[in-house]
Amino acid sequence: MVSKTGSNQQEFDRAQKVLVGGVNSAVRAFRAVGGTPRFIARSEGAYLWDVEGNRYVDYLGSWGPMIVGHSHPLVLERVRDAAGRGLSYGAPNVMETELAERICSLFSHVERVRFTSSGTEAAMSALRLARGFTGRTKILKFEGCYHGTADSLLVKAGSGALAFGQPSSAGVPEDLARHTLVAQFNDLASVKALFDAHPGQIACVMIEPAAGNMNLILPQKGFLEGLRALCSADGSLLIFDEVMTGFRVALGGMQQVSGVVPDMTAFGKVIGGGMPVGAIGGPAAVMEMMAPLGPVYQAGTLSGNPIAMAAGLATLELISVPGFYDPVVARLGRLIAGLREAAQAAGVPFSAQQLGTMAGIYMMPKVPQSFAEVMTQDVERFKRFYHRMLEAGVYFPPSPVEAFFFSSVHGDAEVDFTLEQARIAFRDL
Ligand code: KE4
Repeated sequence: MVSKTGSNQQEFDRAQKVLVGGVNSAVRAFRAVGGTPRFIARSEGAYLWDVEGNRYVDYLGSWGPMIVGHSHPLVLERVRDAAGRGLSYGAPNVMETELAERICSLFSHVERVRFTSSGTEAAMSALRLARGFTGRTKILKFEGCYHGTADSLLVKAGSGALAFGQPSSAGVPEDLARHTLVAQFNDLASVKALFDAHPGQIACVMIEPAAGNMNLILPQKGFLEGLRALCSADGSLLIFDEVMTGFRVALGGMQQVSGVVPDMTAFGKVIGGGMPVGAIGGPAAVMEMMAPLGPVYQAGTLSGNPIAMAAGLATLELISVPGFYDPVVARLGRLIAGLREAAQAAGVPFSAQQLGTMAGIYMMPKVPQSFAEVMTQDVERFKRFYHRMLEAGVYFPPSPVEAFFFSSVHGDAEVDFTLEQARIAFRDL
């Protein structure tokens, strides 16, 4: 049982005495928006409740996983059922096979899967696999893209690393960081220049095919296709990090939306339904370089954990129902249009866009197309908007460089409430 709690501030003061920054993931500490993080007591449907009993319409969705909302009855039922058969075996169980079969059926290039316990592990393992498969050392990523916290990837990264002004983390040896080449999202010339400078040396290009960690930035027409061609020509592996976009932008992720097929994909978030899961997927020829079949080592005590598999399977079952996405996307579209109208009525320079069931809001007149552009938004105005909405009971991700997330249980009532509060929040912003 949770011990008796105090106010959010009291719990934050207490937490900071034993947890670094009072949190277990940096971006939760509200450093990008200021103020006191909300300590969540429970969640259900489209809502969170903090320890003071305040209710919020939740657009964080645990940073993406909660696409069918919190505490979905079917997900809880399957988790309870699995828990009754044991919490962890450290040995194969059939649900791992079932979830891997689902993923293989949805992603044409995926013939083999390896589950991990986080998106970080998935991206890190995909990177090691690419280096092991190609025998090459260099990797290429994009400024503002975030792939979790593996050393080689914490170079000009997005998400909290960007929000806190440390896109290239301390503690990553220069000897390692120099093998991470950095290009600009939507700038194919910056990618080609690096391939020209390092021919036959780049093991992989890792990208969020739609960026969600420098806020939502969509790939311009031809950009992903261009990456595909450059990688194929150079023998470099194209890795889509779909930890966030997978199952969010469509059931088949950005590869379904764009038609561009990568050589490997990193998954996470939605496939765990709120439980700790990541995964790598790719062709057998590449994946079978991984232990126990090949020389690239990879392992994890809780990888394929039965409770996590049960939550993931239940979530995928729910989102695979024909017609699941259309109403969710349409309702999110109404929210986006309403936010634009509210800002315009208040004369606030604002823009917003959606991609499937995820979206971005920007305190700038035009939707940004690049890292450089998104960094010109009015952060102080975002902070004011953020806290006005939070006080009004609407919980967006606590950062101007994060996408936000909708769910199948955000109904018209939640959209109407959010728009009502936004009309007030935009006034004299
Ligand atoms: P995790 O290790 O946090 O499960 O996944 C890392 C990761 C990898 N790739 C992409 C595209 C991601 O978005 C993420 C994690 N996303 C952040 C939110 N922008 C997680 C939130 C947090 O760090 O607490």
